[in-house]
Amino acid sequence: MTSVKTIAILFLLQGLSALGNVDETCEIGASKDEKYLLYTVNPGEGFNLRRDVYLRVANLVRKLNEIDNWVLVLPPWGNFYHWKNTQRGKYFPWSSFFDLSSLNRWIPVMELSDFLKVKGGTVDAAYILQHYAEGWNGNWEEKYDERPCIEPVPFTQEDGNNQWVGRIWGTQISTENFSCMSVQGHASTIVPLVNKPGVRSVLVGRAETVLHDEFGGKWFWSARRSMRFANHLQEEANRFRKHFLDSDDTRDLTEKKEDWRDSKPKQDAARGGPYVSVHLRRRDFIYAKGDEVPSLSKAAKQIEKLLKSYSLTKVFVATDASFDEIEELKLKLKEYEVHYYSPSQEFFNQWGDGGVAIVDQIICSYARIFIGSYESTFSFRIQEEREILGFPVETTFNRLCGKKKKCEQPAKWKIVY
Ligand SMILES: Nc1nc2c(ncn2[C@@H]2O[C@H](COP(=O)(O)OP(=O)(O)O)[C@@H](O)[C@H]2O)c(=O)[nH]1
Ligand SMILES: [Mg+2]
Repeated sequence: MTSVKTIAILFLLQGLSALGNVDETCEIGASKDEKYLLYTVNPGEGFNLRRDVYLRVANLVRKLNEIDNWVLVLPPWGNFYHWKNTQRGKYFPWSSFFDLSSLNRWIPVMELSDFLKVKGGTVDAAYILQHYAEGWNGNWEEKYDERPCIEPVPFTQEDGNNQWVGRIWGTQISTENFSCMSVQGHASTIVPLVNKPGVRSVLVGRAETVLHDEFGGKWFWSARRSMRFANHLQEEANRFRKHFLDSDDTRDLTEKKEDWRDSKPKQDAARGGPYVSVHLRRRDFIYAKGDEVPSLSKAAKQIEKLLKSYSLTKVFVATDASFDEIEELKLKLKEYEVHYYSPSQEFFNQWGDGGVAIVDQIICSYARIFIGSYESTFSFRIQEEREILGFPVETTFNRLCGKKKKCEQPAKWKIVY
């Protein structure tokens, strides 16, 4: 009896492995047995918080891939409140700003346009995440539940039709399975929501609702390190550094390995170019952050102090200030060389406000000393970049002080490998 059973099992196993082989040969050149995760972020959020949400979702995909074969579909960038000079309705693929092969070394990713080509605009399920209407009542537990939608959602259902249709990224996305999900927890809290039998493509809306699995930990930094900028932007920034700021990777001790996974500079080894870099956030911050934002005179004084203490004469200013404000600041620093990046028409037509913002961020990242703006995610992304390059923390985690007497400096989020 036992031997019959054993033989049966052996046959079964052989059958399975034969099937496995058939599967493998089928896979060559054809579409793999992949599942797709799409996500959106609150349309009111800026470029740099969205970059942070990518890290949360990337690590959700890392977790999903412990169970199955998930690919993250990258939502194109566009329609931002701050991108005043970029045509509304124009969307940029990720390759405009980031290096896709670097991203792919952490998790499998693909552009939305490629997903649409293969799969069309239909997903098996779409969920819009939201918090619990009643709050968390001091009782923190990780959970999610289907609930009535709290805010207007981008999906509508036509009468007599079980299809939900949404317009996202200027594209029509439809699904038969739509709901709002109240969630409290981390990215991996929603693994069971996404990874359901028979569901091969899922859109998770308002992904900023979930927290990082481990903010500032190893996975966080791996995902962050995989977010290398696109070569054309890195090169544009390098040309500017060389031409105006006497800065290049050899002299600055900021050389990186081709593959970010091999690139682990010694802490404090980066020297940086001979200039002070400043991220001076203006516009909506003047109202939103009040006394934490300095006047131009006060900003100029703080910049001058850094120039003196580092014995430097050049300053690079990244800012969303108006032209008049930049001129005013230059006047206040007239004993120094003040530089800011102004793109050619050709560059701007191709890469828009997003491209300019990243070139600004890269140039700030390579300075001997950086000072940013209070609680600006734009400044935070520069700080992370400097951690990746291996700068001493005291040259990175600095902020401009406003009118307030107490001026707390930014938390030092050191890189972890
Ligand atoms: N080019 C450039 N754009 C900036 C600068 N500061 C702010 N911006 C623009 O304003 C937006 C600010 O929004 P966000 O990314 O959310 O950063 P935050 O609001 O400072 O936390 C950026 O995405 C840019 O479009 C800057 O120094 N240079
Ligand atoms: Mg913002």
